[in-house]
Amino acid sequence: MLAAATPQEAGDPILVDESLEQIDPETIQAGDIVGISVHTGNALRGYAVGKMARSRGAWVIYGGIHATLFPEEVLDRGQAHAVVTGDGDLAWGKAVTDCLAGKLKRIYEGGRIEGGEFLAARWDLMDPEKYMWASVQTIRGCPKHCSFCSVWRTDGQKPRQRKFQSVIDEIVVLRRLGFRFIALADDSFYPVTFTDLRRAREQNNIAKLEELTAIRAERFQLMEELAKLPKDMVFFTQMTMEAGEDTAFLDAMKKANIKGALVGIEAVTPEGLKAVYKDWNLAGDAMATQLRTFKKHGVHVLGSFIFGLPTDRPSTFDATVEMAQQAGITFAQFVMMTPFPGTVDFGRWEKEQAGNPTMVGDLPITRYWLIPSAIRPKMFTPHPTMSSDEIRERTQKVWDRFYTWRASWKRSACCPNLRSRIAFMFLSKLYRQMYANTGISTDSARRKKSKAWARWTIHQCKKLFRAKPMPELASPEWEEPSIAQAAFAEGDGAEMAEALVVTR
Ligand code: B12
Ligand code: SF4
Repeated sequence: MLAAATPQEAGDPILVDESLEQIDPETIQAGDIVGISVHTGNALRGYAVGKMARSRGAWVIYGGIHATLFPEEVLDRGQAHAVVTGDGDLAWGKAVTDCLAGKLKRIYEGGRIEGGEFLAARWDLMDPEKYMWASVQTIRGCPKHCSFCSVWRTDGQKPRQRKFQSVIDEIVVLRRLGFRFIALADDSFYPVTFTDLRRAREQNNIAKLEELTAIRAERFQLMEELAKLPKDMVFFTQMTMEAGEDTAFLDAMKKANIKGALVGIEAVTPEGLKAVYKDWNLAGDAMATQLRTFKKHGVHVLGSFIFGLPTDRPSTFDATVEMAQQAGITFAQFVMMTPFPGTVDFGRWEKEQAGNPTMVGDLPITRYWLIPSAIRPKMFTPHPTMSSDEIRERTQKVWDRFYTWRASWKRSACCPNLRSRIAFMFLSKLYRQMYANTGISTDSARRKKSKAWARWTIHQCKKLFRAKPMPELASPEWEEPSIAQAAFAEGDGAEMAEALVVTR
């Protein structure tokens, strides 16, 4: 997306994805502009790259969620020349233009741009062979305020929905390149609930009601258009459990080939849900019924659970697996409570620590992302009744129990044929492998073996995920061309930023 926002006079950016391979310092020359994207988990590595780039004479500009939350830290520890906070779709272009003119400022506030201004990514600059699937964001922001999540603080609580034409055009470009699996990387694909509509009606807030109805209608429009794309395309997304109330929405998802959704279940008890400000989630039998509705309407659930909440007890772990099984969810992830900056939980913890902070070396534990990984504690906030090791061991057992060969084979019965069932088994094992070791102290031999296994499985899965490119696939004809379409028509994605300026 930032490549699409790069002004033409800077040329085509070179993209480096360090989750695949480390940057080669030799590729950086004096006078280059290096943009670095950091979230909390990779901030320390990002700072090392920034320092290296600066020492080679490059201009260093940071952005991303962590830079948004800690601009001063980035300037200091990452030796940044400049930092962009908030959305980079417009601000990055401004920073690059200023840099070329020798007028780079310290901080650029990107803020929260409107949905109609989101840019389509320059997929043409990426090597499609290196990825199993692509990701496209259709909406930013989330109206909820879960205590462990920073999205509502950084992206805001007002859903900012991208024009559906622009989303479809970007997906068409992806299918042309051979991507058939696409993650709709949204915070919540279901931004308007029945409760939201009812409240607006009860308050006689006509403007709000109209706004919500329009957002909802555009969701349906998007799904209608997704349904017209080649039939081999598969989408998955993220949404709240409330979508289980709305069978028309689930049916539209099925028709649109949105085959699965990550649903934040978090906790299975009312106390646990209250602890994370998510007591609008159903609990107990109602929760299981709500989740089963997804499957009944053709949408598979990847249930996400958190362990280590203050209300958790040893019995919570078994109760969680049982709920996951009872609710018929297809995949599950069990993550450990982590206080991410920008969240309510982090704020509370930072306040508690303020008087007498726990130190690791010369750093307070509340700046854990700056602690080198070799000495970084695996859990940061003490639990009232269980030790960190106990929580980690119990979490690991839950992963093991949910992903036994037998249980996975049973769940694979949702697949239409043997080939897909085998693919399902691979995926289950891969998912478990990739995520389950979070925070678990494994010896290096075991880690090496599991990485080799994961690599082999990814190689097998890639064959199933990718499709033959369809360079001839046409974009739908829109009455008004979308921003992405206007820019692609010019034949050069770099002009997309220009097109955007013209449109505005
Ligand atoms: C999709 C997603 C994933 C997908 C990613 C798939 C993919 N390959 O793209 C998956 C499922 C793999 C994933 C995994 C994880 N994720 Co995630 N993920 C998201 C999600 C929902 C959307 C990210 C996205 O695509 N955004 C769209 C892009 C365009 O937005 P953006 O990255 O913010 O970039 C904009 C600006 O920040 C800025 N910008 C960004 N970089 C730069 C750089 C420069 C130079 C400039 C100028 C501007 C700039 O401009 C961009 C355009 O406006 C976000 C929530 C969110 N709203 O951001 C969480 C989120 C980023 N994830 C989060 C977390 C915690 C994780 C995991 C650690 C979870 C886990 N326990 O394993 C892992 C880490 C994976 C890893 N190794 O990095 C947290 C991060 C919190 C934090 N403070 O760091 C978030 C914010 C969710 C949350 N609830 O709090 N994630
Ligand atoms: S966890 Fe999900 S529902 Fe809760 S605030 Fe974050 S994005 Fe919204």
